[in-house]
Amino acid sequence: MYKYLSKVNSPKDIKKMNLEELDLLAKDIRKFLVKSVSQTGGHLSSNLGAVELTLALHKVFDSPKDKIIWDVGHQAYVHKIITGRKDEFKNLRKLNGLSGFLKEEESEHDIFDAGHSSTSISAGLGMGCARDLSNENYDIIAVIGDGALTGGMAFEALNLLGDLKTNITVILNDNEMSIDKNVGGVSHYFSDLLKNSYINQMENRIEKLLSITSTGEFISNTAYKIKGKITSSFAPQESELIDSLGINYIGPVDGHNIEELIRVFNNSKTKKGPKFIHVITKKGKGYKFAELEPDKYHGVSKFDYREGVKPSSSISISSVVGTKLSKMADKDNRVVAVTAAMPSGTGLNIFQKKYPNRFFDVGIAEQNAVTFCAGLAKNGYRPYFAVYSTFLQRGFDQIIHDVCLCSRNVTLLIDRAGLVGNDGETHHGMFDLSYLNMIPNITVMAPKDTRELEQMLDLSLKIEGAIAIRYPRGNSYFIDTVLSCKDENTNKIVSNDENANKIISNNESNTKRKSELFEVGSYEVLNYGRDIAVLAIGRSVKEALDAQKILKEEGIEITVVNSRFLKPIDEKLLDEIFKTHKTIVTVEDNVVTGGFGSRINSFVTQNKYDVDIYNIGIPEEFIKQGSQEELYDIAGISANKIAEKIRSIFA
Ligand SMILES: Cc1ncc(C[n+]2csc(CCOP(=O)(O)OP(=O)(O)O)c2C)c(N)n1
Repeated sequence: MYKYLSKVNSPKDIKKMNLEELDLLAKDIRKFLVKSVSQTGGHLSSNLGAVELTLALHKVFDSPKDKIIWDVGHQAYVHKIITGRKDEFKNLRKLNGLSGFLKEEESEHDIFDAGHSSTSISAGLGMGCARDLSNENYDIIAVIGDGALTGGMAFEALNLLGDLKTNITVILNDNEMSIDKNVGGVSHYFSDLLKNSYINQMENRIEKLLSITSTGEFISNTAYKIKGKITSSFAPQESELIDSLGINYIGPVDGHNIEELIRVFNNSKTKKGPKFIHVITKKGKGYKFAELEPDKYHGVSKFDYREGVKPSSSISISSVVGTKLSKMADKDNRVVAVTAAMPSGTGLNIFQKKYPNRFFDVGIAEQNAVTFCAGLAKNGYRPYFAVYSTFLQRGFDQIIHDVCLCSRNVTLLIDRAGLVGNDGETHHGMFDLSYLNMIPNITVMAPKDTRELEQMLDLSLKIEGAIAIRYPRGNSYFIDTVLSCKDENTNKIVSNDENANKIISNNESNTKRKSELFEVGSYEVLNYGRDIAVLAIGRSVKEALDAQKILKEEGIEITVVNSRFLKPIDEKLLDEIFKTHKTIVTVEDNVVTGGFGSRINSFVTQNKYDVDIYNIGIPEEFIKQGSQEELYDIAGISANKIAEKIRSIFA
């Protein structure tokens, strides 16, 4: 079926192929990518755009002796295919399967683990300096996208590279797209450079023609050939920006012309010192649906490749956030929204459509985003920075130094908190509760369900100072089990459990939970049980309630508390819980070290409560890829695993 791809088991096989064979191999690879990713899900359009670039790199350079470093790693599927891993694509991103990013432990050709953006030039430069200190001789190539180049770290590395004059090659894979349309002055600079080229104007006209004439899901072979003949090369340009850093700019180069790429790479090999090769590619190349909507095909779930990705009927938690924030902005013109290159992922594209002037995409620059928000807040606005938990790690110091130190009104909307699933260890949001726990001047909340998330957003406008709201990846969900209820006469929370004879008093939030906003720092008892009290936070509340049902069947009665705030904690309610229960279990979808459980432990110790306390959370280790369900179970924070733990404590 794949005549040329079937001949490729290692980069050596590429070296034997002539140009015509490489072109045909590229076609085979595109078909393989589309079919395979449509069955497993994964990153598609970035890989379709990097086919010829990858083939040319492996044709010219000698991997793994020469080091090809891929930034982020989401576009390295072709690299994986030709480095002996094509048969493993059926298990791409699955538990124990092929990683969707680079993994040193997976192959000697994966030179530097990645997943987060903008690290390749720093890594390559460090390796280059080490190579020179050891008097070794090989090439180092860092391949970075124009999106990843918006990250400050990439510029810090370029700045140093020009100074050190180390012999490494930076390849800019420029498709003018991050996940969504790329932003920023540097991106405009490079597209202007390209627009100056006459050939590019021709290219655009041909592209338009092709999109009219091509039918079906794959763009026709003849169409490719015509285009290849006309746009055989770009006119070389100079780049003041790159040259002024002391780095030799080469380009622009047509990133879909293998012959041209090979020629340029061979030529650059002969030159010593830092080089920057500007390669122009098209995201989604060769698969019509992805060419038309490259953002939609950046990361996909399983789909029918003949029909393309169909709109999802489910509502994601992120989109609820985008919609709610837009509604808040209707009423309060201080509300502004900020993303670091993830408008669609975080749901902020909804806000962007409605309030383009109050929406800011800062590029893949999370630390910049945090301090940018601090500036907006300083001048009276209420910025909401929606960001994946794992990427917010980049802004740690800025949260302390620019936001919390001066108690600025910045709200961090921490999406994808907890275990995210198939993206694996670089992407889990499992540290935020721990690092936010230790920072002064910040209110940290985690809702039990989507309704409570909206309430927290409402509450955020009533709170002064820094705020963080963390919520998981997935679809909107609601918890509707009001298991304990309020006694109207005594104004006390009583159990619905006839066996229980204890009363938790005056937990006001329970009475208000349906309609009104709860107080800052107030917890909520969702069920009362005589045996053990479980304090759960965020998504773990749902797991704890499911565990409660499992255990009830076995005759073990547990209290479940929705601990909405990491801080401030509900000291009053906790006091009652600790006086009425001897055994306490905390549950969180964060690393067990330093997070919610740890805060409760300190409270117990400081106040000398006579309770036994057990912490359930993600163990202090990196959790690999798999489905979210599999990983919650592996990490010991699923309902079943919580029930198992409680059973053993009870025994
Ligand atoms: C620090 C960080 N923030 C956000 C992301 C999410 N992300 C993954 S790929 C990507 C876009 C990368 O664009 P580019 O480098 O141009 O590569 P392309 O997909 O266009 O080939 C983003 C924002 C990330 N991986 N790391």
